[in-house]
Amino acid sequence: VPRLCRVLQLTLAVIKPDAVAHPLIIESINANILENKFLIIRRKDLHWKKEHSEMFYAEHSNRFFYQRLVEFMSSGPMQAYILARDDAIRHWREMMGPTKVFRARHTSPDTIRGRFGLTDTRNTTHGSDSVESAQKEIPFFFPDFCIDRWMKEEEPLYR
Ligand code: RTP
Ligand code: MG
Repeated sequence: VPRLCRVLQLTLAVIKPDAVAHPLIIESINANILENKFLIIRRKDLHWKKEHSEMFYAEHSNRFFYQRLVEFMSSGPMQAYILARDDAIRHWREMMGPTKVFRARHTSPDTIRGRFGLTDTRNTTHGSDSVESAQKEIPFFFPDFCIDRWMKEEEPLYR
């Protein structure tokens, strides 16, 4: 029996300040999102205060890079997206490429981080790494977005 519909999964994608600062990079990432068959469900521009960064990255608070990470994430404007497609979490993580810029450049030069990443912190993008983290991260960025209501009734913004 042929499948009649694809099951959509939601993920949170964030374009970090280093990428937003560069018009050609942000344009290329946007094109990449649409080429990869994602539906853009919500999009928002934001500029974090340091407290937002600290809250979002609380699980990394004892890592050596925590201070520079939270300072960087509140250093300039960012863009956040709720993206949907089948296997959205895995596809967006694959498109981003490895976190570490050295690895990204050498093993995955065609990924977003491989092409545009500057350092392990200034590495262009963030993506939820599991269904559980997507369920926490989407409301953190989009407190008014109701996942259940969207699943039932809403149309995506762009196709
Ligand atoms: P996340 O935890 O945010 O989903 O990111 P991830 O799995 O891709 O990367 P992870 O290694 O868990 O790192 C968490 C965040 O810290 C930044 N980072 N900076 N040496 C450094 O300066 C350094 N190492 C990691 C990463 O860019 C990521 O945002
Ligand atoms: Mg991680």
